[in-house]
Amino acid sequence: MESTPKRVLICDDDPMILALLKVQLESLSCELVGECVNGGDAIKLYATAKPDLTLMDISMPDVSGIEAIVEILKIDSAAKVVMISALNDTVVAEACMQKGATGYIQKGLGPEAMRAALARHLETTIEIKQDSSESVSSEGVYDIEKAEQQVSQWYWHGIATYFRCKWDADPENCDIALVGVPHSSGNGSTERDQHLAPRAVRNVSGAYRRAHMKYGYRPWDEVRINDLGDVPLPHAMVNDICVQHMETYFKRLDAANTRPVSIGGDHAITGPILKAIAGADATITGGAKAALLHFDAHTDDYDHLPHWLGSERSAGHWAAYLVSENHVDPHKSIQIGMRGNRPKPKPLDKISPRGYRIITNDEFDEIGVERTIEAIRERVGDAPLYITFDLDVLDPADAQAVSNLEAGYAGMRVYDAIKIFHGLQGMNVIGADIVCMIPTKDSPNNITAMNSMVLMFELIGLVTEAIRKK
Ligand SMILES: [Mn+2]
Repeated sequence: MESTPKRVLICDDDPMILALLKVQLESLSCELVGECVNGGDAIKLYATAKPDLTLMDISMPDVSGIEAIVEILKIDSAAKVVMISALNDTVVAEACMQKGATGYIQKGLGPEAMRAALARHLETTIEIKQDSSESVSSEGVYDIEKAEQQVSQWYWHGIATYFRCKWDADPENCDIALVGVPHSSGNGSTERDQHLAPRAVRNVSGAYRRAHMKYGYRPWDEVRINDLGDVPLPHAMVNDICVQHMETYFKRLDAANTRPVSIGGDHAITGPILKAIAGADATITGGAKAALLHFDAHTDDYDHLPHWLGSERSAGHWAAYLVSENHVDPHKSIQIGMRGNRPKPKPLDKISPRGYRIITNDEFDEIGVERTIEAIRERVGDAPLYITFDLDVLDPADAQAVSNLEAGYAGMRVYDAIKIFHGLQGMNVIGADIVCMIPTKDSPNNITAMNSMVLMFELIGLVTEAIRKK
C-alpha cells in the first residue's frame, strides 16, 4: 500500500451515487480533490486538480461522461478515468473503453463488491470481507451461503424486516427499536385494517436501506437499529386491554433505554407508548414529561367523551389523558395540521383547553415550513421530544389509505413534513410513531405505505441524530 493517499475526482449527477462513492473512497483512505455533477465541470476540475483517478458517470446533462473523457485525455493523455454507470450494457462499456476509459464499474454492485472494484482501480490493497461478485464459483458450483450473501442486498429477497434490519426481539440489543403495533380496535369505527400496516410498511421498506443525504451517513452504520417484531396483542378486539399490554411491552424498551420508532396501528397506540417512556418513572426521559409534536388532522383529546364506541382509551382520547396523567407537558407541545369542518362552528384556539399550542393546517399554510420549525424549536427547547405522525394530516393525494380521511381541504404535503423533520435535526428526539394506515385501501401502487416508509426513515434519522449528540 502506498503511503500517500490517492487523489480522486468524482463526477455523477445522482447525489446518492456521489454520497456512496465518498463513503467508499473515505474507507479506502483516498483524498477527494473534487466532485461535480456534469462532464463540463469534470473537465475543468481535472485541469486544475490533476487527480490520480477520475470516477465518471456516463449519462449526465449537458456534457456526458463519454464526451468528457475525450477532453480530459487531450489535457492529459495518461489520465485514468473509470466510468461509473447504472447501465448494465457491454456496448456502452466498450464505447467508453474505445474512447480511452481505463475501466468500468457498475452502480448496482453491492457495497463490498463496489469497494473491491474501486480498490482494484486505485491499485490499493485492502482487506475484503467478501467479494460477492465472485460468490458463485466459476466451476458452476452453487454455494447457497455465498449466493445468499450476494442477493441479500435486494429488497425483494428474504424475510421482510423494517429496512432489512436484523430481527431481534430483545430491546437490550439495540439503540433504536423498530416496532410494529398491529392494532385497530382503538378507533372503533368500521375502518379496522390498521393492524395490517406494520407488515405493509415492512414489505416496501427493504428498498430503502439507504444513506441519509442531509445528515451524511447511513443510520444503520451509526447506531444499533433492530426490528423487534410486533407487539403481541391477543385481545385485539378489546382496545382497553390492548393498550395495557402495549404499555407493558414498551416499558421493557424504557428499561433498556432503547428508543422506539413504531408503525401502528391506529392512534390509540401513542398513549401507552408515552406512558411507558415518559413521565416520573421513565428511564428514557430521566423522569421528565415529554414534549409532544403531534401531526394530525384531528386533536385526539376528546376527554369530554366518556368512551368512543366502548373504548375509554381510544384513538380519540390519548392526547388528553397523557396530559392529565403527567406524561406529556402540553406547554412544551405542539399539535399541527388540524383541518376540515368541525361538528360545531367554533374554530380551534391557538392554545387548546389542555394547553397544547395548535398550528392548524390553515395557519401552517400561512406561516410555512421555516416558521413552523421555529415555533416547534422555541416551544420544545431541549425537552425530550416525542413525535407522533397521524397520516391523515397529509393530503389524500400523498396518503389515500388512512382512516378518518379529511377530503376536500388540502392537507400537508409529505415533502413539507420531511422538511419540518429536517429542521428538527439535533433535538432530543426520544421516539416516534406513524399511525392510521389502512393497507387494504392502498391501491394500486402502495403509495401510502411508501410514504410511511420514507417518513419512518426520516424519524429514524432524527433519533439517530439525537443519540449521536448525547
Ligand atoms: Mn390521530
